[in-house]
Amino acid sequence: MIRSNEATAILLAPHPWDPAPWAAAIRAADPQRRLLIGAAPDPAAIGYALVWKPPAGTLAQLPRLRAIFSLGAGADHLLTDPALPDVPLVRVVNPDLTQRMTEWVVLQVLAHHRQQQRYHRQQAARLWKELPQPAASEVRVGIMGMGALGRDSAEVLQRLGFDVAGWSRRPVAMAGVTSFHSADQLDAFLARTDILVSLLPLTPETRGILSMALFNKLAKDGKLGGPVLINAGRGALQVEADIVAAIETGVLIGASLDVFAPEPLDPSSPLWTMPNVAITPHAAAASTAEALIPPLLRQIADFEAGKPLANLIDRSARY
Ligand code: NDP
Ligand code: OXD
Repeated sequence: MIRSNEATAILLAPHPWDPAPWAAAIRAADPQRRLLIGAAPDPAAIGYALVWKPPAGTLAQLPRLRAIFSLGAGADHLLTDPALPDVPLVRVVNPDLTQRMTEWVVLQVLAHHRQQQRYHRQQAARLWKELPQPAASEVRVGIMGMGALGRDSAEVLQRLGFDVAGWSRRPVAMAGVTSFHSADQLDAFLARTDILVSLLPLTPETRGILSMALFNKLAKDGKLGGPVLINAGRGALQVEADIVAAIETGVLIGASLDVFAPEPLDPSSPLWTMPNVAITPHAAAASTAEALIPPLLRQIADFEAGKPLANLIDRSARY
């Protein structure tokens, strides 16, 4: 139950995104709520901060802040703020965002499975040549990170007929999906994986995990002729030079990368032009104000009515 002396205004700081659609969605969903945008003139009025990548230290200036809402699924970029206030930190778990990610993952898996880049090259050369076509059931997809996003991709890929496994910190039970968990089972998971999909959060444990040492442990006997890497988690999960070397030496036969460290990907990176490498500009699953704001404001209303906040970041696990 909200008490009269509690701060209830919203600070909107979706930097570097355009605040306009977010502000419009907030005003439409809760016209009575006071909304402050960017550098707030009245910090003590702010109870809730809706943010993407605010400059470090911004949130520490809000003395009556009650909760921080990341406008995306990840919150790694907020956790790096040494002055991040010790209030609940909420992230996005939303069917619209999940659906967008699943679309991107399925698109990339199918593009590698059906050799789409080779067909594009053949088309450019006016070459009429059918390529080998293994069944989906003969292709082993391994998803690292079986959270809200990984589980949905796993379900759809499994329905398409792929042989799907997942790897997470703790066991995840899903019909038709083989579950591996913890560092102990990572090698067994990799050894049965032809297409590796990374949907991990960035934490001290996962930073740099997508390295040559890991690629060398992927299955070498698969129907695609070699393993493929797909990463939409975070750029700092991957060692970029190792991906380039792995493609050059055939350790990987292809990759689809949506995230980089740093972003944007440097124009001089060899990844831009490597065969069977697809690059997208951190666009796998966009956060949209229309989809995210109404449930987020309902969460705030429930919180003010005394209900607990959902989708909290566990600060000790860092995701
Ligand atoms: P969740 O927190 O729901 O899931 C994270 C998963 O990763 C869980 O299964 C978790 O295991 C697993 N995990 C975490 N640490 C480890 C570890 N050390 N070893 C093994 N498994 C681990 O996150 P979401 O699914 O919602 O999102 C995942 C990430 O996707 C986000 O953090 C973000 O970085 C990225 N993302 C990228 C977008 C883009 O457009 N490119 C858009 C949205 C998100 P457990 O189940 O045991 O907890
Ligand atoms: C997110 C992202 O974490 O878009 O939601 O990267």
